[in-house]
Amino acid sequence: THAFWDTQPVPKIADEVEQSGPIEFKTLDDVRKDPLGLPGLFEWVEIDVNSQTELQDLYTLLNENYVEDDDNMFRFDYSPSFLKWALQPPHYYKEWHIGVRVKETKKLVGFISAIPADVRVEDKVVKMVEINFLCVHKKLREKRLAPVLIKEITRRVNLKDIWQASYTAGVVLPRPVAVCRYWHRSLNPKKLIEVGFSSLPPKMTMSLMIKYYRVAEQLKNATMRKLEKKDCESATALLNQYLSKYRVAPTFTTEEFWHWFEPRENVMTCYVKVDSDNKVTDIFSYYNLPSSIIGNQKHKTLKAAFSFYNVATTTTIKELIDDALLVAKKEEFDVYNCLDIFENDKFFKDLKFAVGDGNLQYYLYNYSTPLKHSSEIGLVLL
Ligand code: MYA
Ligand code: JJ1
Repeated sequence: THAFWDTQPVPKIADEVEQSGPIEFKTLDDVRKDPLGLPGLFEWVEIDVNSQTELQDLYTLLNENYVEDDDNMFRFDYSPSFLKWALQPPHYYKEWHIGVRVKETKKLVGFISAIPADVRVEDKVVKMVEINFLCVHKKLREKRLAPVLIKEITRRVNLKDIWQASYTAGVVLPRPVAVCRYWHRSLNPKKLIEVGFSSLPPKMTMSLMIKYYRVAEQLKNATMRKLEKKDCESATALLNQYLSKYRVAPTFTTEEFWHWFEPRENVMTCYVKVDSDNKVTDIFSYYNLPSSIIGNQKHKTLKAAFSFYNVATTTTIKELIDDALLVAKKEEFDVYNCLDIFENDKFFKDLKFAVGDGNLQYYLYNYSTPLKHSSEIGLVLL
């Protein structure tokens, strides 16, 4: 049983969902106007990510306390510039960057965020938020602080007349919309083995391994180049058209598209191919999310690229991602990570991906819809 989740508008694990739609209907009159109560030692704060010191506080909380793999060998290390980007898309609210500080010392010990997004579920576009970066300091775990953070962000989102959310997590809660897997493409096999991210299979030697994972030197799509502002209208149309194939997928305005895809050093890489009329025909993109390597003397950071949104129309998805691997290798990534959403399973085998040991569960808050296969998901959260 789930003392908290059983009180929330989400399907029970055993529910057989038939219809798509909201679970409960509320109005602004039903929403508390004052913040939830916190244990006396703590206070609510808004984290201003435009302030270098507050952004640094958030960075440190997450760097020391955010998501780890099952064996506690790696911990996500979102950079300050990544966090600023992730939290400030068009029409963001600073009230949705919620921190909890210790009153006496002002130490930041908790965080949760929401950003606005339009997500289509089956045939309906739903005005939602995406929830991310829920974190409670390791020393304050299992004291039921997470439900307070979740209820407070729900209240602040409801105050803007929004009643649905999407989120992902490594853990199973009531009730996943889809269960997805991570796949990994080694780019720096020697380092991955040294840090325990992968192991040398029996009868494999290091030099054979290095040769096996060598990437091409020339792009398959020779004209691919970085996304530029002038590509936006066309690229947005191409992406929205492509996303219409999936049962759960966002829709992007041109403004949102530019925010999420504009190339940003050490944050976002996006390449496009255009035709003779300068219409974008193909896109690949990935974000830069390193992990701290816990307790390794030689290597402190694992550089990982995470596949974002890709569209292939004049090439195959396989050749497109092969080009992404080449660019990621040039940018000195150690590994390229990818979920089994979209049509991604089409290229895993040919491009030498191996399945990971981590799952990613997709969730909707206050919206029920039948369980989806991972390949029906067209949404990527950071
Ligand atoms: S997923 C990333 C989450 N962060 C981490 O994994 C970082 C490392 N871990 C921690 O910081 C803590 O362990 C956290 C839990 C904070 C995760 N999502 O306070 P507790 C439930 C939702 O005693 P703690 C992301 O960011 C758990 O089942 N619920 O536990 C998306 C139990 O409830 P119940 C979770 O370990 C977040 C209760 O919390 C999660 O100290 C989406 C225990 O609380 C989880 N990842 O803290 C949030 N983990 O008894 C939901 C545990 O019922 C958003 N729990 O089983 C919902 C939509 C809101 C907006 C709606 C708007 C309309
Ligand atoms: O990265 C992950 N697993 C790796 C490392 C495993 C280390 C030991 N536990 C892995 N490696 C083996 C594959 C290898 C790849 C190169 C070639 C040879 C084979 O499996 C996993 C994903 O698989 N990552 C995590 O578990 C991190 C947490 C994932 C949940 C994220 C939740 C975020 C929520 C935000 O909204």
